[in-house]
Amino acid sequence: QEYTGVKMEVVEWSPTAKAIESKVDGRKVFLVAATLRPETMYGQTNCFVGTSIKYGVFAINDTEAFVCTYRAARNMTFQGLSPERGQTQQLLEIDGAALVGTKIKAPFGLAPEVFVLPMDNVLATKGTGVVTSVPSDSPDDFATVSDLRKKPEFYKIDREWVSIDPIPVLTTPTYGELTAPRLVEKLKIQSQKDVKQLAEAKEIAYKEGFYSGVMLVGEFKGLTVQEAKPKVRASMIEQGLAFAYAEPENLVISRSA
Ligand code: ZZB
Repeated sequence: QEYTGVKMEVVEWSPTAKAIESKVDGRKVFLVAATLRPETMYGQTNCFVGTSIKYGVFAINDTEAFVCTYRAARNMTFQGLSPERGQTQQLLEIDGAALVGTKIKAPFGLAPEVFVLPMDNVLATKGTGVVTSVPSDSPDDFATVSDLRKKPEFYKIDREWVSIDPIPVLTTPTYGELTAPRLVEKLKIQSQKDVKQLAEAKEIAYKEGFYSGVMLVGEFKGLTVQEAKPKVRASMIEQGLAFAYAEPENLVISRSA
């Protein structure tokens, strides 16, 4: 699976993550989100972590450190993203819950600064364990942001962290400018817990966006999504805001014997 690793630079740590600041030797720290949809980065409204997932802060070189799962950091060491091949350099470990409320930059985002928020369905075993959120085009993100807005106290977040509305990025003939909210409504999805319908909505949103989407914003406005996708990705990488991150196929290891 070939992802784009999006570098979301920390602007201000949450009080619960503040201690990191003094332990990174002056490095810039980035939460790194793995995405398959670089063309939607204009519409980022926040970023998600899993509250019970353990993250590490990994030195990538003398000036930068990445926040992601150990698993992802180890994969990165085989892709030229560490001082030494196969060797992670973990500066410290932190719970996802402690990262919530951290303010970060959203590369290419029309909302340039966003907050880290909790999501139930973040998989520790996929990507970097950090997910950038685009509620206009990702049904999972829209459903989760809606949950958070309904019950900020329950999710232990500040209302202000979830105040950015979905931002139109591309348009499709069937669903218009806000594909994900339309699909969530159409499939009667109530919350992030409706995982089955969300999987179906994701499938539809991917296909519709990729085959029929036209960019509404950004450098490649007016191009089809198919044309824009690699161009947005290349532009982000060229500007040092992202990098290629590949993941080995999931191996199913038999536990017999
Ligand atoms: C931004 C984005 C915008 C995404 C969109 C999707 C969509 P997939 O499709 O299942 O292979 N993701 C990445 N890592 C994780 C994780 N650890 N746990 C849960 N979700 C994760 O997964 C790839 C997509 O799932 C990624 O692309 C990321 O969200 C999320 F408009 O990044 B995406 C219709 C989807 N639209």
